[in-house]
Amino acid sequence: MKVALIFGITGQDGSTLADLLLSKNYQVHGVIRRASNFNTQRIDHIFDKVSLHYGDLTDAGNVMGIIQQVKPDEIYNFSAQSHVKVSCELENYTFQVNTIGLLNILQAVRTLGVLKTKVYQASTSEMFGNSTDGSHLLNENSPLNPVSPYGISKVAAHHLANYYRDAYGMFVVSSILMNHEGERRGPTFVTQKIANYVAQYKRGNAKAPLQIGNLNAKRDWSHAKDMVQGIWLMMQHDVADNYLLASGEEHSVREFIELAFNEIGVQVVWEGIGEQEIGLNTQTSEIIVQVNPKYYRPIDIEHLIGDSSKARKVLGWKPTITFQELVSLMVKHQLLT
Ligand code: NAP
Ligand code: F7E
Repeated sequence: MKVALIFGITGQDGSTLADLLLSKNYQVHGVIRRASNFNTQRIDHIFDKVSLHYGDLTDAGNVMGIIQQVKPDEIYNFSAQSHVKVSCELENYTFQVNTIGLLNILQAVRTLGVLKTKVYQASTSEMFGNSTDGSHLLNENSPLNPVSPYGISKVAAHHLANYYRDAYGMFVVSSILMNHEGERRGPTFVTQKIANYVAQYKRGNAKAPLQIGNLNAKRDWSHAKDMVQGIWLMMQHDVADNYLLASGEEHSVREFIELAFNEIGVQVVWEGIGEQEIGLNTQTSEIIVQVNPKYYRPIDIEHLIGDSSKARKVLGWKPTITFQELVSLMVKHQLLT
């Protein structure tokens, strides 16, 4: 029985991977943070099947102690301050968790001499910044031009992963993940915010129009279940390497809103430009979407679209859930909750 240790098990990806590993008969350990209220909603259904350890990635001694105790075959690092806009306000903390946090894991594995333990790092398409105008696909070799503290912290972590692999021969895998979402997505990311609003609107509970930032930003959106399948495959490969996972399609925030409202039979028509732009319910002329500059970022990434041909060829990975299915799943889930 393989033993896995998941940092970030309470998050979207960590909890989704825990489900996958349990289905493959792993012994699963996870690290959770002490919080003033319950923070295990995403793993409540498997609470009795996983071993949980209190910890924090910024506490090097704690990280070392957990690794020493668990002796994992595979470590998955999903822990992060993962919100891009929040990283513009919490800069130092974002680096402590996203960069130094990974260093704490790598140093622990090296110091403990458990060099056969495989380490996975969740890198991100935010590392590319505005490297593409959408006319070409980003891949593992594309230039890294991050435009947020989050992206910069992840570039440093990505290089640390490369360094520990090259310098010490450790099995360290870094995946460059394009955006991925799903029923467990955090409520402040744009997709879940929209899905949640649409469900409230359908129930007649929406008190004001949906407040939204950059409507024209385009992202390469997949489902988290497809991503964790690719992540597991790269950790099973004989050679540690970096892989980019993507759907290969880009869609705008605007398209996401239109499709999400279509799920409840509402068509959106747009009027105005920039900060004055609004979305109207075509049937009732009611304003249902309103641009609010509060949600703009100092610098936003306008396009993200990836080429995952390396992962498709070497790992036999491919996404199974389309963009349209993703939107539908998320809205349906919000309608049930
Ligand atoms: P998420 O839902 O925000 O989960 C983040 C996890 O990290 C949570 O379990 C959180 O714990 C934990 N965490 C935060 N600070 C920590 C700390 N100081 N010590 C220990 N744990 C800490 O993120 P996600 O969407 O699942 O993403 C997983 C990883 O993939 C992240 O590293 C993210 O940066 C990266 N990534 C995500 C995407 C995406 O589109 N989802 C794309 C590219 C890369 P709490 O539950 O207690 O807050
Ligand atoms: O924004 C725009 C926003 O916050 C997507 C993280 O998982 O993926 C995620 O980061 C786009 C941006 O995700 C709102 O400006 C408009 O252009 O859902 P998001 P993100 O910033 O792409 C990457 C790959 C990660 O690695 C991160 O961990 O949507 N947008 N209006 C908005 N975004 C939010 N959050 N809220 C709005 O109201």
